[in-house]
Amino acid sequence: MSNGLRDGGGPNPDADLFAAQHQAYVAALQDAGLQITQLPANEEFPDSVFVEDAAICLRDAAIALRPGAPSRFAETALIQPALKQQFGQVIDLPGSGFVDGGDVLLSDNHAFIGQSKRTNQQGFDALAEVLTKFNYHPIKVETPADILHFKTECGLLDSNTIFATGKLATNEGFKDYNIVEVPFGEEGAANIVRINEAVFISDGYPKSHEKLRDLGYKVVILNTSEAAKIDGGLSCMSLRF
Ligand code: CIR
Repeated sequence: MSNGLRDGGGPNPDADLFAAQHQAYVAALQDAGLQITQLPANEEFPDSVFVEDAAICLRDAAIALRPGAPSRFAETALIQPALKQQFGQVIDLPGSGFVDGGDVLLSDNHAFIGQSKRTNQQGFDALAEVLTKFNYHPIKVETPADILHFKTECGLLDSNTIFATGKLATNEGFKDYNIVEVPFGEEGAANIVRINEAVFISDGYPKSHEKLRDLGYKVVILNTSEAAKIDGGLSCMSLRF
C-alpha cells in the first residue's frame, strides 16, 4: 500500500504499522460479532486493501462495480471469486460508467450515491437501475470537490441517523434522516462504521467520541493514521453484509 493513490502527495504509509492497524480493525470487526473472510494481499494493486470500492453487498446479492481510478479497474475481477462464494447472485455494473463503493451510502431503503471524481453520471444511472430492482430508492448527491468519496464525510449511525460533516449535513437528500453533525475541525472522524451495537470511529477526534457516547452509542476507537495517508478510512477496508 506504500504506492497507494493519494490526493495532494504526502508521505507513504508505514507498511508494518498499517498491517498492525489493519489487524486491529479485523479483530474489532470480530469482537463486534462478525465473521470475517480475509482476502490475501495483492502486491500489484496497492489500493486493493480498500475492498469497499470494488463492490456493494446487499442482503441477497452483490454488485461488482467499476472503480473510477484506472489503476484500480482490475480490482473488480480480483474480488469476484470471493463475492461468488458469499452470494448466489453477483451482478456486474451494467454499461461503461464508473462507481466507487466509497460513494455509496446504503440505509434500509435508500441508496445515497455521491457523484465524484470516481463516480460519474453513467455509473450513477446504471447503479440506480440495479438498486431499484432490489427495492432501494436511489438518491443522487454531490460529493464536495475537495473530498475523495461521499462517505469520506458521512456514515450511518442507525437506520434513521447519519453522522455527517457540516458540508453534507444540510444535503437535500438527507431530509428524511436525523443528522448528528461531526464537530467542526474533526471532519476526519466522519467515516464511521456501525456494526451491531458498536460504532467504529478513528482515533484523534475526542469531541466526536464524546458526542457519540453522550448520544448512547458504544464507541470503538481505532487508529487509522496509515490508511489516512492514502485517503482511506474505516469503511473502506471491508465489505459488510
Ligand atoms: C484511492 O484513492 O482509491 C485509495 N487510495 C483510497 C480509497 C479509499 N476508499 C474509500 O474511501 N472507500
